[in-house]
Amino acid sequence: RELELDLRQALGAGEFHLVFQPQVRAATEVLTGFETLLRWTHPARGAVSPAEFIPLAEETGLILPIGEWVLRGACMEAARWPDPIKVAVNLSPVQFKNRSLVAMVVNALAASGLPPHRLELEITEAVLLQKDDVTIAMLHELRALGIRISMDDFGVGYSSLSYLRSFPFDKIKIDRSFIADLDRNKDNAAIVRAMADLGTSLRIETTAEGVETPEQLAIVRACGCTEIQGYLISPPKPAADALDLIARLY
Ligand code: G
Ligand code: G
Ligand code: MN
Ligand code: NA
Repeated sequence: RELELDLRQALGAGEFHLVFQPQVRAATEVLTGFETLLRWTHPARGAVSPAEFIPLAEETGLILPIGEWVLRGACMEAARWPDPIKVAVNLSPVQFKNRSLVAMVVNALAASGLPPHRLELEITEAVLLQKDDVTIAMLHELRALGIRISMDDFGVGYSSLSYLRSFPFDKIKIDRSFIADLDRNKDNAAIVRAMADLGTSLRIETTAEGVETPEQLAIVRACGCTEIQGYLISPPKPAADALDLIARLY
C-alpha cells in the first residue's frame, strides 16, 4: 500500500489544500454559502481524487487528523466572509466513532471565531447506517450548538426516507445522479419534484447538486428546489477565488 504511506505524511508535508464550491438560491442565484472539498496533490502522481484517498484515510484512521485540518481550515476561511455566507464541511462516518468529535468542532469554531450558525456539516446515510444512539446524540449536540446538519447524496442510499425520520435535518442535498439526465428523463424530474415537496413539507432546504446546464436549472427551479450547486454556477475553487465569487454573486 504505497499510497497509504504517502497519505500518512501528506498532511505534514503540506500536500493538501481546500477548494470551495458556491451554493446559490435557486430562484435568484444569490450566494448562500460554499461547500468545502479536500484536494491532495501527490508529489509524483499529481492530483489524487478524494474518491480514492478518502476511503483509504477512513480505513487507516487518518481521516481524524485530516478531517480536523479540513474543518479548521474551512472555519478560518469562512470567518473572512460576510456574515450570512455559510461554509459546509463533509464529515465521514469514521469521525462519529470518535467521542471527541463535538469538542473538536467546538474548538474549530472557537479558534476561527466563526459563529455556529454559519457552519453546515454534511453527512451521508452511512453515518446513520449503524443506527447507534451515540451518533444521533452527537448530531443533536451539534445542532443544539446552532450548527446546521445536511443530508448529503440524498436518494441514492438504502433508506433515505427513514433517515429523515431519525434526525431533524436542516437541508437535503439531492444526489447529482438525479440531476444529471433531468433534461432527458421525465421520471427523474418527478423524483426531484417529490424530494423538493418533501423538503417543503418538512420545512427543510433542498439543494440540487451537480447542476451543469441552464435547462437543468430551469427544471430544478420548477420542481421547487430551494438551492443549487454545480458547475453551471462554478466548479470548486481555491479560497482566493471564493472571495471573488462573493464579490460577484453576493
Ligand atoms: O470533490 P469531489 O467531488 O471529487 O469529491 C469526491 C468525494 O469526496 C465526494 O463524495 C466528497 O463528499 C468527498 N470529499 C471531498 N472532500 C471531503 C472532505 O473534506 N471530507 C470527507 N469526508 N469527504 C470529502
Ligand atoms: O458527495 P459530495 O456531494 O460531497 O461531492 C461533491 C462532488 O461533486 C465534488 O467532488 C465536486 O467536485 C462534484 N461536483 C460538483 N458540482 C458538479 C457538477 O456540476 N457536475 C459534476 N459532475 N460533479 C460536480
Ligand atoms: Mn457533500
Ligand atoms: Na453529494
